[in-house]
Amino acid sequence: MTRHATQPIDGQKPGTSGLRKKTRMFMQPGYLENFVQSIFDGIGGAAGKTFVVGGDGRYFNAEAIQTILKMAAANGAARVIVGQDGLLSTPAASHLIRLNKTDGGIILSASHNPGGPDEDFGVKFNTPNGGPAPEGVTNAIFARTKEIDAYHKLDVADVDLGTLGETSVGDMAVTVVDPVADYEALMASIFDFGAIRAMIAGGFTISFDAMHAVTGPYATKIIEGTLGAPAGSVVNGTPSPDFGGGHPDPNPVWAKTLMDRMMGPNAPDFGAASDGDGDRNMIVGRGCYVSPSDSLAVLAANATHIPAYAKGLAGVARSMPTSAAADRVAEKLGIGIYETPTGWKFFGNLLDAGKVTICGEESAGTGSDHVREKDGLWAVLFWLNLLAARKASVAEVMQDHWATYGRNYYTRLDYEAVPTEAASALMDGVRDRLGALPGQSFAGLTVEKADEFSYHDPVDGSESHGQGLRIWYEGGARAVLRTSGTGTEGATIRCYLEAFDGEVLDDPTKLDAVRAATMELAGFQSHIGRTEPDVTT
Ligand code: VG1
Ligand code: CO
Repeated sequence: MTRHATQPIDGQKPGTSGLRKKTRMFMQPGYLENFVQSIFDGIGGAAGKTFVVGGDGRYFNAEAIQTILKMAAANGAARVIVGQDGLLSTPAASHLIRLNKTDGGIILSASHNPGGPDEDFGVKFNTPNGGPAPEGVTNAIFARTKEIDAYHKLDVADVDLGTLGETSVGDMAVTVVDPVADYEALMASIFDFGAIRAMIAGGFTISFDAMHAVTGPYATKIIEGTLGAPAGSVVNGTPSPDFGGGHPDPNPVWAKTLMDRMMGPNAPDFGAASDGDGDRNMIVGRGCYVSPSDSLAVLAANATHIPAYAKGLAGVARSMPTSAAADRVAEKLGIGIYETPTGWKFFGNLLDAGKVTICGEESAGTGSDHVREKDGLWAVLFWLNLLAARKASVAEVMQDHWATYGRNYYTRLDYEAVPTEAASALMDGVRDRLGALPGQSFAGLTVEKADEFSYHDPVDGSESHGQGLRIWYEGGARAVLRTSGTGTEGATIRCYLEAFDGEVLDDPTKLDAVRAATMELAGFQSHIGRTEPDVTT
């Protein structure tokens, strides 16, 4: 029997990037099955279709993939392409969806969230363009979770995902592919591997921290293999189900070992890290951390050094909370700049329509039209290619960039596991006063304007409201407040701060005033009992 009666389960609403919950919740009988069946139902059925399936290797990845394969087969899918051992980085999955012209894919990951039985798990559907499902599709999936009464699953033995090649589940074909091969070929078609190889052969040193996550095999094969970096250039390169007990989030806090090394006396020339599912990146030169917002601007400004972008960019897009550093580059280049809500799904239409070539977010995500996800290793290879082409260090590139465009000082403060009511009270308190704020002063800064960000998609005309509270202060500083859509415990408040300076390019106090003003304006102390964040990036 393949039909299993079930009942709707509350709370299966996809967030910024798919459905993310505690792993144990996903392991409850029917939880994963309900959501996967709702995906198939929400896209008009799976019969005769082809999908890509893979995940970041975290705890429950292997079991979840077996369930999805048996469900796809019972729903009549024709074929599933799956990464060997169930592994696929998010950008590699996006590429396989596009390369094989499939009907979409299911990616298993909670990205930068820790993994393990007591940590996080996630499931995301990507559409045939390779990108995360847009809100129209996720709304249809969510609607289905509220009325589902049955799911379909074959009662057969697990399929062997360790052996490359063709196999099957019931009548459905299963193709087990090398997770790295097609992705590497794509990277080789974008970048000047010869120039990077020559730079490395000339003594340029790299430390890539894969954080025990999915980019390990990719970075080892490409950086140590093809590009010839010595063994040991990739550290923490073997994926583990709990990411070595760590937090696979590539930022100065969670990648502290790498940061300390890069700021120390024997630092390599270049450091980088990636997250759980391989779509984020951190770039750090010897003694020089590159903020993700700046990285986006630098990639845009230097794109013509890269073979695939030698003819220039169609345009650049950034998420709203990302700094305006990229805007300055786009303005100088005379190309379009687009501001979207947080989450990669909003870039898809702009990329598909050819309006933009490069996109980025302040949360360490950058990517281009080569896939429809952000891509950590792509960003690393981009930096390596541009350093090879310019024969410059990371610090020299940054100094030159700020001297040309000025500097958008930037920081993000995260307040995690805040009781939901307290977080709502803080946000509502600001939202209710948006109209009254202009002209008022907080800690010595006067508000110039304030609003709540709504997005009008210029390609399909869809509207997305409630995408973050924005406050601009006199003098050009900006604060943004929003709550996270990827957390699994209470609420996470994100406070994004930015201030521009065209003259002084090294002022560590630049953001102090906007920070103090925003703490006071929003009442962090009175609502959540603290002004100190859990994580500062
Ligand atoms: C966060 C980031 C956002 C990113 C999203 C998914 O979302 O802020 O920029 O697109 O994670 O990234 P939120 O709603 O928690 O702020 V990943 O690497 O977790 O797929
Ligand atoms: Co990620």
